[in-house]
Amino acid sequence: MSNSLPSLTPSSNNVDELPKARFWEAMDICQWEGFWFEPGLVKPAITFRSTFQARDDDLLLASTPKTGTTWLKALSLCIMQQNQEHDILTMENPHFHVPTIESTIYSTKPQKADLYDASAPRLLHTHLPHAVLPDSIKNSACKIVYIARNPKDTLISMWHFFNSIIRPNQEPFPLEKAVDCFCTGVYQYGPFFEHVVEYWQESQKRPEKILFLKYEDLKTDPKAQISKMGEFLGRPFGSEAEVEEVVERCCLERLKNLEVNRNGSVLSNVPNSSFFRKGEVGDWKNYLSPEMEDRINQTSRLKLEPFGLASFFS
Ligand code: PAP
Repeated sequence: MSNSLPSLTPSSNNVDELPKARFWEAMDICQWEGFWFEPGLVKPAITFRSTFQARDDDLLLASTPKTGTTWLKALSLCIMQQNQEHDILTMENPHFHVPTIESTIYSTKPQKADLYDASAPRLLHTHLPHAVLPDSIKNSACKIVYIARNPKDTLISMWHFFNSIIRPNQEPFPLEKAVDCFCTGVYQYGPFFEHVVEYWQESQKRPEKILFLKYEDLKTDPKAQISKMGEFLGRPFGSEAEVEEVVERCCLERLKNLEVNRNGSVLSNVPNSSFFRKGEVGDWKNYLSPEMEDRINQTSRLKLEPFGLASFFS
């Protein structure tokens, strides 16, 4: 079996010409560069790819949705701001402090950092796949931290999130069909597997450039993972107590109960509270039938085994 991803014919930059589909019978999506997006995200992604000038001290966080993005943003903020008395997480939701580049068009407030102003220090995030990142990111010394999560928990997290956002007054989208969409990759930001593989392969080639984290490892041993992040980002911790403070500040229960996260929204029609749910490893067991589990396991094996990643996510 080949252990490289198939190369794709480049997509048109004209959104009207892109292949279209319906996502969970609720919204239109289009396929750009092998991944599915709501049409409004494609132009910002194209602009980002063609105009963004990375600086060597930029830090880019990356993830496919529902794999721990909010947690990663909170942790990175704390690590980069070590030793500061005030707690930035009490002031705004992590998605305000660390904007998701292609989604900033839906921001409800002006962003602090101008993405295209090279003088601003930047901590940024993207859900975009590695292949479409600007060359200046790939070729500069700027670092990337990627977070991945077990596909079954990712799907269940996504099912809860998108049901509340895109189908607010409707029945939840049937889970069986959501499993189908997940496995075929035809959903907002899909496919999951190719996204993970792209960043994984890059992290293997350039470990000094890309740190590949797993949500489950962060849950099992947050101190070890957070120390690793500190080292990677050039902000090593001076003591275990400092690491523990970051663990505490960023824990789900605390963030969920902060005033800034219980109310308001950084992105229009997305309440800040919707980013915090259970945060449990294995929550999929409460939802997936044996047939659905089997379907995802088979797809995981097919997509991840050639890259030595299948057992990683079982
Ligand atoms: P996004 O990609 O839309 O930003 P993202 O933050 O990646 O979402 O995913 C949300 C998941 O992370 C939720 O998982 P669940 O649905 O299985 O519960 C959410 O609860 C979890 N999460 C958010 N913040 C934290 C945190 N501080 N610690 C652990 N898990 C968290």
